[in-house]
Amino acid sequence: METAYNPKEIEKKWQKNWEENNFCKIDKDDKTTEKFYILDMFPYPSGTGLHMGHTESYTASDVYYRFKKMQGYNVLHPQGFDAFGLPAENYAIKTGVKPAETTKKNIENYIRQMQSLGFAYDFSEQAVTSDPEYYKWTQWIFGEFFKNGLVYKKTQKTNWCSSCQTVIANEQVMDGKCERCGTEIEQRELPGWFFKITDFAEELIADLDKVDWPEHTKKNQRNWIGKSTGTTIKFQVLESEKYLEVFTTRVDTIFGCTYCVVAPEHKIISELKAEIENFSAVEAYIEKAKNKTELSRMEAKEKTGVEMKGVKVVNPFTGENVPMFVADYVLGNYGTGAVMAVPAHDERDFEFAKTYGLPVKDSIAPYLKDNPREDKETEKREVAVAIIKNPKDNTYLCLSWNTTEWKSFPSGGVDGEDLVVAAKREVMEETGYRNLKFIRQIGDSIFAEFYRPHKDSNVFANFKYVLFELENEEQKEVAKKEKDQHGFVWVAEAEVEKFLNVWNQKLAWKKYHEGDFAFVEDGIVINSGTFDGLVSEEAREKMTAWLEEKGLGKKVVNYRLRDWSISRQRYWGCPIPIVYSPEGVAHLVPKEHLPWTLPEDVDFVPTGVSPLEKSVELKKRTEEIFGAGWTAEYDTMDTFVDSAWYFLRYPDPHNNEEFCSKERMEKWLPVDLYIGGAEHTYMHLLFARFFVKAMHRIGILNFDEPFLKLRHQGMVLDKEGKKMSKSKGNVINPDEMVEKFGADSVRAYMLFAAPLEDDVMWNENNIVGVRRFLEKIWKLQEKVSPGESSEQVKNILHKTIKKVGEDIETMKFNTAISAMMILANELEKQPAIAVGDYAMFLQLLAPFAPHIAEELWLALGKDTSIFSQRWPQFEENFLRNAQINLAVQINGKLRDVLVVDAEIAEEAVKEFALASEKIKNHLAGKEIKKIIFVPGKLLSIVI
Ligand code: ANZ
Repeated sequence: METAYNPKEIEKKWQKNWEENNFCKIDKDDKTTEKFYILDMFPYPSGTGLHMGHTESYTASDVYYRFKKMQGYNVLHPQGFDAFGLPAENYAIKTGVKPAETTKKNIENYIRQMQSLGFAYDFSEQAVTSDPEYYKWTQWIFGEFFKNGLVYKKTQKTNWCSSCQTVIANEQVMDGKCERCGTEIEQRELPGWFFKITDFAEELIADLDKVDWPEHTKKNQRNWIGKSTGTTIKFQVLESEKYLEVFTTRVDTIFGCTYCVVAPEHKIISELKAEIENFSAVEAYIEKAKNKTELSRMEAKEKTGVEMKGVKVVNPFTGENVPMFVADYVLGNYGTGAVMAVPAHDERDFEFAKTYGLPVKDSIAPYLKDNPREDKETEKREVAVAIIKNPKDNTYLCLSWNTTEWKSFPSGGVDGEDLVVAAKREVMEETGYRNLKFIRQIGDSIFAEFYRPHKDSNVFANFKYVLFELENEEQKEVAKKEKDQHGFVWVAEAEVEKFLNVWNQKLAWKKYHEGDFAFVEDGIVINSGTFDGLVSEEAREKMTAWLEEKGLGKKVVNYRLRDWSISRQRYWGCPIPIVYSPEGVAHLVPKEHLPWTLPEDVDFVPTGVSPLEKSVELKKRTEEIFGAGWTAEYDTMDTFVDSAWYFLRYPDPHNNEEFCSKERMEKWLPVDLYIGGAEHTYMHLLFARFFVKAMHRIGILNFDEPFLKLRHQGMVLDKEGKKMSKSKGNVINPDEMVEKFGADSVRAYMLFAAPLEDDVMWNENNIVGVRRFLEKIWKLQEKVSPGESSEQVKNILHKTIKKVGEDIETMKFNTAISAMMILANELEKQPAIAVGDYAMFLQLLAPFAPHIAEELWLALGKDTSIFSQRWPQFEENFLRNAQINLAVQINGKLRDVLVVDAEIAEEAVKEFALASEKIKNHLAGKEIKKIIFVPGKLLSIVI
């Protein structure tokens, strides 16, 4: 069957075959096989179809799924659709086509596309969030939250877009304008439903330690939740019984407090109305602040405010009377809505004080070199660092090591000096080591490399280097190569931050003294009476204890996280299962009336009221069931509610009695591996964790984290490295690529182009290379013959089996593919390939390029799918490197023969040779002029 490789033909054929043979049907109740649950982030079925980002992450999960299946696991690898959402509704407003119809059509298109890429999903087991059989359970969960006090209604200020006629989320406000239509956002007081996610703030932070997620995602989620431990302090209002309570994380700075500020919403303002001499000015200011969004208040460059004349508060530590301001840079709903202002050590206060001519008083000094306390602080940092700043672009080179003792922080800079020379000097001065191999400059950044005498020596083994701000592809390329060659470790950015702290402190202090900035770092307490000399941390403890003793303050924990507002004045979402009695009391729609369906007789054109309000059917239904005068809730839920639990449905999607049976839940959940974009860190991934925690607390779930392991894919960029977008016209359509190159080439290229978590630059010229690789494998079948392969072929084959298996497991798909490319090249050189070896190669290829693998497998005369085979096992005895005799010559004369690894590197050979007694004798006292290495043969030393 020596025809040419024709993906079009074979791909269709195998996709049909898989479908007909129920390739991805699994027995979800099977009790004998170990389970694995791999999950993709399900797509929103948009009109434009699958985009390349989906294509990449779904390919990755499909490869992993097929691999696990071949390893003998019972794998759940489901797919579904996040089908509610605004685009379908907007389309309906424009065209009148109902969202349900558009959505159905789009879903069909998505399924067609996914199948054309060979993604193995069982679409008879899908979850579609707009399907009443699905949202019945969204509503049921809402009900459970309602019964357990985890959902409540309140009226609060929200972002209102007058052109879209709806509330929008904080994330959808850009520079005070609606992200979609650019209309200036207003603040409107609207009633809405909220989930009590804040009840779980502490667990949401703490339990991140339990899951295997990318560190940066965990860090970002922690920051978003924003735990801060601080102190509340009561400042007595002068000549009054009243107290102003402030929240601060920096009580250690309190001797530098020169005024206090309250938010415009603070109730103390009206309580002190009689005492405030300029109340009308204060009131006018409050009125102006009303329309501003929280974000614009926080980010405003120029701080505004009004002094409340005639009232003062007393600093409990100093007894000083300080003025009181109302200013909108202080928010009403964070902490206590009031702050003690310390302009010397807080940037916002510093700016405000400059504008209003308020005094700036130092109470913290940095840990400086001559300060004995510095030792104490620096001991805590286990590592020593040299940081070299590139003054041209403010990038830093950070050299760190952890085998040397801490000496002192290198304060030398590169002012005016040659960067490379400076870097070299820094490292040498600080370490005392002279073995620095070289430091060189690449572009505007610098790069360091160290001589490592021997891989087991720990003197330099722990050196790490970092190149910051790699600016262009060329630099990244060089950096990668260096890393691959030398195995140096890149210091993670988080770690670097720690190193930079000390450096920053010095810069910050300098800037502070130049009068430009507040000094916001921790340091040593000064000008603070008996607290002088304490380091910030100790001072905070002691001062808080002092306040607690006097009943004037206490230690508190605050979170930035806000309760989740879920009401939307939109149509195409899940109805909130609430009805109101004629008195206006909210009641849950009982389970027997679920799903509480979305009415169809609505007007899509927005009029400022929720579309559901105009439905005659909904009104009738409500009155029929609950009685005359009862009304339904007209808002629908945020679509993030739908996606906060979809993964709980997949194990049992047709269950009409429960969202998932107990048995299936215990068997399948939680999810073992989740693959999807990092852009979901703050919303979906947080909301899903909240849902699981809330359901766990209520007793519905027996686990409290949804996704044990999470990995992100990078972005797919165009060939110039730009983000793909419709407006730029650089969007690549997966359909076209499949048509042109075949699904197997598209799949393999997506994963070969870069490590999964890195961005992929889509370059059609390069996909051709992957296509050729598949063609090469196709042609190799001509060489297949009975018999055994050579020892050399066996060696490389078994090494590849080991590598591909390990690489898929750790999701290093790109290196797995390159290992297979090397194997293919090796096989191409052989006159004949043993049939068993070729078959094993096909099995390795199968997860990546399943269609061609099935076809070639069939051509070998096999009569079952390649995926019914077990993943091949490598044999240890083929992994060992062959040994060779390597000649060592001095000035052309043979002086020694070394028995070494066939693939030994030059450095190692030199090391061995120079350590040999025979060679040492010949070299004694002589200078080596040159060393030439001929791999696999000889080392020639010239003296
Ligand atoms: C005095 C101070 C001195 C502060 C200093 C900082 C540095 P996080 O970490 O985000 O919790 N703050 C407190 N409540 C606020 C509110 N409602 N609106 C705006 N700012 C508020 O920040 C806590 C710090 O933010 C608090 O500590 C307070 O300023 C300010 F050298 O108090 B600090």
